[in-house]
Amino acid sequence: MDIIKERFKAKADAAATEIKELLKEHGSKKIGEVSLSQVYQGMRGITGLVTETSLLDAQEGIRFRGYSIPELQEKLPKAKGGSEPLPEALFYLMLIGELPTEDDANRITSILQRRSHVPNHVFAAIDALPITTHPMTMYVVGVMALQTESVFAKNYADGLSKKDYWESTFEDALTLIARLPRIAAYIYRRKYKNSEHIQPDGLLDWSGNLAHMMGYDDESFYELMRLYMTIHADHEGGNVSAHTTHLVGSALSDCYLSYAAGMNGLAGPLHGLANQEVIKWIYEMQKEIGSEEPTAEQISDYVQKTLKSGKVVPGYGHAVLRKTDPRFTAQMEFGKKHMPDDKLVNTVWKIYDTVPPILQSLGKIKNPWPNVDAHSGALLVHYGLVEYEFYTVLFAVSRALGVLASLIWDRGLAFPLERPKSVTTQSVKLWLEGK
Ligand code: FCX
Repeated sequence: MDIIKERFKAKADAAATEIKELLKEHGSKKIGEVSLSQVYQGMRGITGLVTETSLLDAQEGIRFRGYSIPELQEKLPKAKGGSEPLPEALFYLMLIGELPTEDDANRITSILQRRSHVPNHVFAAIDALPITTHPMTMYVVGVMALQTESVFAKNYADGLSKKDYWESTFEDALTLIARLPRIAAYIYRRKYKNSEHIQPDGLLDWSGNLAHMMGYDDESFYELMRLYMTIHADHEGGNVSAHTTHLVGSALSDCYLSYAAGMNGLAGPLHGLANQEVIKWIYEMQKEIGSEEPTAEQISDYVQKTLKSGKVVPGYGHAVLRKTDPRFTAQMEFGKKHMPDDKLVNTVWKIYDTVPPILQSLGKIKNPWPNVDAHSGALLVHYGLVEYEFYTVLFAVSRALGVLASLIWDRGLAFPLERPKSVTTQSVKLWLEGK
């Protein structure tokens, strides 16, 4: 057995024993109360899930296995000559719960390189879609076509024992992660670059190879991809993409089925699609104003107009966070280092100065601060990646690391089918009447 798989198994067995003890002693303790409003309002604030890979604090933002983004930038292994973390190293951290050595990170990189071959029928499935199809639809179709390769589905059909579920899931997760950059790059080149595809470079790391296959062979773009793939990887368990992957996985749907379901959720404008919406919104504002560099006053007027027309300001607000998203800050730092004079990036920063007080003054928005999506598109545009409809696909490739590490844990801990109780308003009324 591969050493990483062995390490995971040892960690998962120890955790399962610990959880068993914990539940034996404390299983009947109340972890929270549920109000009627929470039931009707998106279950905000209800604790109802276990996700081991990361934890979100409303004030401080995300921590992956206890490490903040700046700490990850300092402590995780890097590519040769690079200064951003390797997302493969973050995957190891989320999976094993300990910082990887350089050797550990290299081991994951090399597993991913070896498993990266995508069978032809996947490309054929993507090619069958009209060129006008949204890239996220092509992406999910590609992932679904790849489901033919599921070891879990095959082994289950052959009579897999419960105690071995985790191992097939582990194999599927790594194979799927290995193949996603090729699928994403294929969609990009098909839709925007005349189907002139670029073969993978067997020596590059996971994100470097994605950049290369998309046609961006610039060392600082490789660095951006490494940072991008790291910060988008996970955001604890309750967000739509993570929760969906977990929920569908709880029916013992394999990694391909579960991840594809989660990515359909990521494709929604209130979740991952917000990154394309931000750039679209800025372009529309620039067009209306007739300038690439809107003033604070012009931005303020445009925000008011957006709100008056009943739309949200994309990239702002969050269901859990109550401060500026550290993922926004990490991208701002990258911008300051690599492109301090870029006009679009400077506009993003000016929007950051202008928007929060306006949203705050409305009195109803719980978080007026920017989230991850407010910044990511402008950095991509700087390098020439202007096709904003594609941005959510990049988010999706990254999100695979977190949701699939979590799915391996779900099987490692033998989590059961998820099935919360629902009510009807009629039943609520009867309950209120004491019936
Ligand atoms: N612009 C305008 N109105 C906003 C807003 C924004 N950016 N953010 C919240 N609101 C509104 C809500 O629409 C809601 O209005 P309503 O009472 O009239 O229905 C009210 O403020 C209260 O919402 P709130 O409790 O603060 O926020 P929610 O938890 O319901 O929603 C999201 C959180 C993220 C969905 C919301 O802030 C939003 O729509 N933001 C814009 C889209 C976006 O950037 N999404 C990406 C989020 C994230 F980072 C990711 O998943 O990628």
